[in-house]
Amino acid sequence: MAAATATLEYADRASREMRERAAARNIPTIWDRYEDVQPQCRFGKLGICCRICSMGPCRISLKEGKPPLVGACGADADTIAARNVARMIAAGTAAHSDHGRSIAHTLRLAADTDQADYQIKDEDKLRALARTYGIKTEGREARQIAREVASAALDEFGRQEGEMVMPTTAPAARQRVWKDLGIYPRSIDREVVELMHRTSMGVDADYRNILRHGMRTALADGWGGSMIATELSDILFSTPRPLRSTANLGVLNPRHVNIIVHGHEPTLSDVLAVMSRDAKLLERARERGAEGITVAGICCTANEILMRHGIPIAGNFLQQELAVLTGAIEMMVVDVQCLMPGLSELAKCFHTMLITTSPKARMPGVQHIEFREDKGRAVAREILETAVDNFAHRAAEKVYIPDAKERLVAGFTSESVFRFLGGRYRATYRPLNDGIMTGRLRGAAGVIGCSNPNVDYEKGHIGLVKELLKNDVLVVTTGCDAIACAKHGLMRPEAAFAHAGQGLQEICRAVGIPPVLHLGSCVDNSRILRVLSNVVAEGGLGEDISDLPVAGAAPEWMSEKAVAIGFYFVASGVYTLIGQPLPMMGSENVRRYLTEEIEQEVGGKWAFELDPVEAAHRMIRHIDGKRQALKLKPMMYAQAFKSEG
Ligand code: SF4
Ligand code: MSK
Repeated sequence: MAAATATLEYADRASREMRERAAARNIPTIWDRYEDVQPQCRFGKLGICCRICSMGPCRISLKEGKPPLVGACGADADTIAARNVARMIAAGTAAHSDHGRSIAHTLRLAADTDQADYQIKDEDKLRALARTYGIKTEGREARQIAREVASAALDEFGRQEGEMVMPTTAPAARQRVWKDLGIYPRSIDREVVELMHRTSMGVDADYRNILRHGMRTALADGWGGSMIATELSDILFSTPRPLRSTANLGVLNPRHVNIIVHGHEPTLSDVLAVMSRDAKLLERARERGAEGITVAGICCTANEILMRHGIPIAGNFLQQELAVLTGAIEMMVVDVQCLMPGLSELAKCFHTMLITTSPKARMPGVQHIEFREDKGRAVAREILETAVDNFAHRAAEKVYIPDAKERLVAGFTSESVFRFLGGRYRATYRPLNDGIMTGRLRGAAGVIGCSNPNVDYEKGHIGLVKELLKNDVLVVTTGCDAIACAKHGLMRPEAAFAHAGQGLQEICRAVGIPPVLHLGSCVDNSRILRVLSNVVAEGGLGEDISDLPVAGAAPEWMSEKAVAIGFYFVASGVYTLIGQPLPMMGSENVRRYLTEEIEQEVGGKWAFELDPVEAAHRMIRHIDGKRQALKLKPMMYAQAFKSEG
């Protein structure tokens, strides 16, 4: 179990400095509040407390054989633990997919309205997606196609008959696995609703049956809601291309109006990023004594606008309060997800205006400027002007911006990265597959997910990624792990020479990529699914995702969304390791099912490991096992780590 005394010893310098400044000024942050909620409930941690009906809450005994072994209704630890995990999947899927739904509505708006603030920026991608949905593209205008694509995407949410279309882009062998097990997703809303139904009082009591439907729901997220969010965002806001930028709190400028965008959906933040360069607005900023306007991001909003505009990243989840503590933020604009309610009290200590913008996510006492896609630019202008005007209220004596920012290269996608790897802008995965087959690369790993005060900040992310690189494992990343890697310099092209094994260094040198590839926000984990499908399609590494020498990890996961992501990777055939176990360890049967038996059903499984080096070695052992099964050549160079057997 994690200690309540997790440290910032391994974190970047800016985070350590700002945490110390907060402590010196007696301003509580997430780490202090986390201490305040100790000791945490062990029943909750182990997943064996049920409160889904008013006969409860019922807690199963922690002592083996000692009553109560079942709740008042007779539900045992297996049922209760499975239901609790399943409800996390439902919530995570709902969050990602609701994001996808709002992007689909925005695409329809762009298609329907002449004066829309949104346009179709990637017509090639629109036409490719139209083909997936069987929509005719020849001789048709982009907006006509977009209207039908938006409708087809929206149908994925509420379809009452038949099955989802987007998952047909998975390898054929993978789709067969889902069909045989009865977990091919039918529609996004339907799977979430059915999961909530099954886990309500007195319905599904079979832990395997519950968790299989959990996988079906998670698949509706990864191959549905999240994939729709990614694809349609690329169509509307442009598909990212490799670009340079910077990360960490040092991106804030003491002489500028600083605006932080925080949350997840790109519909507002993209417009804000573009409009912040408007000449009239810059003039307004100068009139108020500022030399310019800096927009920087926190959490996945940061990843969205970094990937498409090169807008710098201020920080990840655990840095949202630290950014306000600089005293240099005129406004923090939030939309949905990963927003700490504690921000509202903290903002009162400074001149920082906290602005909520989504009707789904308001905070008591916090100013709300409602964002509507049909008034995108007008709302963005109001927000930006209000932020600029707030510069006059900044208290110079409260400003402290740590001198810490790191260079990075980001903007990779399932299309661009390996077009790049091909060296001649060919869309081919051949060089990647060849690199793995010849033993220059051991394999690939997706390292993703949140940060969490219950573990040493960024020890898990950075320790794990560095150990993988040392052993010639190419790393792709999204979310808050991507931001951690950027802050620690792992996205500089030259990072390969400091951290990668010889084979991986050769690949990075040949094509000029960093050893850690930033693929975007949390919904962009769907890009990793696409990469895996493309590697299978390229040939030579098996017939299914579960044959590939790959693994996934979320070392410092926090959100229910991470649980949904983990389940869709496991159900897609990927060995998936997280730091803290899922909250179900109070049921030995559920633990055994998720970490062992499930592999027989879907080819992937869960693993839990807090130590980052051991976590990397467990992933490497899995990758080496897949290499052996494929009878690939031995690794080309002596390795820092040799797996047993
Ligand atoms: Fe207790 Fe059963 Fe109600 Fe859960 S569903 S709270 S175990 S009586
Ligand atoms: S923002 S979900 S803390 S990765 Fe996507 Fe970061 Fe996790 Fe939120």
